[in-house]
Amino acid sequence: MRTQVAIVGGGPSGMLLSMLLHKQGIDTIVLERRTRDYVLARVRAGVLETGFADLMREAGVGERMDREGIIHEGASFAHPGGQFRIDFEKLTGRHVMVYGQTEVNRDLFEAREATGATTLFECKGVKPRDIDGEQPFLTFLHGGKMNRLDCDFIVGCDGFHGPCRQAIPEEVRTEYEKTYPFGWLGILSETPPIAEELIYAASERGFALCSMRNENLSRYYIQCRLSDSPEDWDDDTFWEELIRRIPETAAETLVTGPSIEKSIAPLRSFVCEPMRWGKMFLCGDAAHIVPPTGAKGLNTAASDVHYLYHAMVQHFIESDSQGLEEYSARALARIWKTQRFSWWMTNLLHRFPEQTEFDLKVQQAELAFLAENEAAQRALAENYVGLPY
Ligand code: FAS
Ligand code: PHB
Repeated sequence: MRTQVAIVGGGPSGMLLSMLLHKQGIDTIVLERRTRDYVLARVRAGVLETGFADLMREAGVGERMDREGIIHEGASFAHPGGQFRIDFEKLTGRHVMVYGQTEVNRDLFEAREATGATTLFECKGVKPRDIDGEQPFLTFLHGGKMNRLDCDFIVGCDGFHGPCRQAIPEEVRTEYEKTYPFGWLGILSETPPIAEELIYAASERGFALCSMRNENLSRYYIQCRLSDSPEDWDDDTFWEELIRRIPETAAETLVTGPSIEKSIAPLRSFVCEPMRWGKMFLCGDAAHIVPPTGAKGLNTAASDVHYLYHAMVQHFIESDSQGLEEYSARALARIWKTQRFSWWMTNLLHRFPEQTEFDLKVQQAELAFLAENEAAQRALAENYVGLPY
């Protein structure tokens, strides 16, 4: 087998990149470890930056998103001192789109299948080979036999646990990591959302987030201990705790119901530098992880895709490799800004076990300043709707 760009991972990064390159006549093959259904069963991101939505449209995959996605022009923030709304549209002229990552991946799978391009599911033991040589290739088990895929370039869209980042020699890689002393317990329920927009709550009992997927599918999160497991939280216990953490006015409109998905995600920040080694590039969670507080995980994967897509087009169509040379530095410059914003939002809205009384007073003052200062709100809004690519 041979292709121009071999993509490891059929999540949103890999599928969006493959569709964008396909539209430019650049051949790709996607190798995915899991089944198609397994990938679609994962419940993850829900908020798309303007840039992500534009990339979906550019890939020719934006029609259902534009029809079923929900435009959000702002979000509310609740804290012991009160509740306030930040108007993204007024402050930045832009908004976000609420449309679940599951639906993004479904649209990308269907669009790719319609092109007839190759996506292989249930590929085991994918291994990048000769990535710093002239003829990179991948080996993998599929259909009961070992396979080889020769290519011009490999793109690791294989998430945090994939093999591509590890294929960069340890002495070449610099990895930055920060772990947070809590996780997010998330549930999905087939109930109408509590409000028209998201509510981020920084309560004395810990963080909570009221989000949604559509008018009858709600997504809620509460900060929980790292030692917790979903089994520790039956639905009634979850709803009771959520009600304690959100404003009374919101709690009055809460419609509870059975959870159809319940999971805990630990919060951490991670960046690998560089995002290129020889003929292999990293994209998305393969290179970086952010706490979901600022809704930047999926959206930062999209900016990597944007940079790499344009660099690949420049190389294959204009025979100019400058974009590929600059990819890692350009992607990392924006990645660190989203790392900062996600770290800042997480510190602003969560209770930390080791917080002192002074720390709490400073946190409350930060929230009070955000509630009253337009410049502070504009800074949050610019980051939330998406910094420029
Ligand atoms: P992904 O991890 O989505 O996809 C990588 C793909 O590579 C997977 O399909 C995997 O099966 C495949 N793969 C792995 N190893 C392989 C191998 N050896 N061979 C072949 N394929 C392999 N972001 C937000 O913005 N908001 C959120 O609320 C949010 N919640 C999250 C909750 C959880 C539990 C997790 C883990 C992440 C969450 N994120 C959230 C971040 C998430 O949305 C990621 O940013 C997004 O999935 C990144 O997409 P990819 O880079 O494609 O990586
Ligand atoms: C979600 O809807 O899953 C979501 C929304 C905003 C966030 C994190 C997750 O900051």
